[in-house]
Amino acid sequence: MNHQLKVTGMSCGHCVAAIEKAVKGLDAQAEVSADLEKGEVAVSSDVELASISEAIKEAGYENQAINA
Ligand SMILES: [Cu+2]
Repeated sequence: MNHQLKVTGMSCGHCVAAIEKAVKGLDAQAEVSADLEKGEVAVSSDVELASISEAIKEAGYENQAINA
């Protein structure tokens, strides 16, 4: 499944790395790509969106799903 999230406070590569680590803690096979300019993160994973969102929040980044 492809999940798209709007992430608040993501400003540099360090943030992206922290988010990627949080997601991969749930699903090592997940693919994460971030667009810093838009403040958006795309996650390809079989893990449900709510869990991914929670993990990113626990890493320190408020976020919400984008309804495509
Ligand atoms: Cu940063």
